[in-house]
Amino acid sequence: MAAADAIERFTASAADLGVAVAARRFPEGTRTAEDAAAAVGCVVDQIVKSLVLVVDDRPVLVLCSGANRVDLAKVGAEFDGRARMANADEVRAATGFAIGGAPPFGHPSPLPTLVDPHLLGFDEVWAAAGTPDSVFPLTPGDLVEATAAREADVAA
Ligand code: 5CA
Repeated sequence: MAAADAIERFTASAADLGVAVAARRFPEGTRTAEDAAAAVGCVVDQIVKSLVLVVDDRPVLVLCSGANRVDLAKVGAEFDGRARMANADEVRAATGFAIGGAPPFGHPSPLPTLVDPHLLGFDEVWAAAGTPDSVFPLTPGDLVEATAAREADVAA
């Protein structure tokens, strides 16, 4: 699928959730949080990493600040199970998008979601818009509302 199609697909799913997505594409890439922050010109803390983990056999989503790393044991404890990072196939199955471009919502079915409190202190944060070269800005409030995320300290 062409990159523009993935962005359009995400933008349409987000609109269904009431979120207007103004995706920006960067030829230099936004595959990692550091890349995305450099492209946007914000601090890495404001980049939303949309990380799929598998707890026992269930996919879950952790929205983690680019400044932090996720502690698998803490995520497991939040869901009363054992957590591991999803593999590439599991990320695509759970989100409909590829690693590096997986957006925080607009998935085939909503994932149980945790949000890193560090993201909530900013006026604006940036998340992937469906491809490894696109991001979009949103408020932390919209991020939490669209994902029904639960705040949890899951940083290592
Ligand atoms: N577009 C950027 C910033 S929004 C982005 O998506 N960053 S991310 O952190 O949310 O997504 C990349 C994450 O995918 C990495 O942190 C890592 O946890 C995971 N990842 C990267 N490569 C692999 C891989 N081969 N297998 C499993 N997970 C991977």
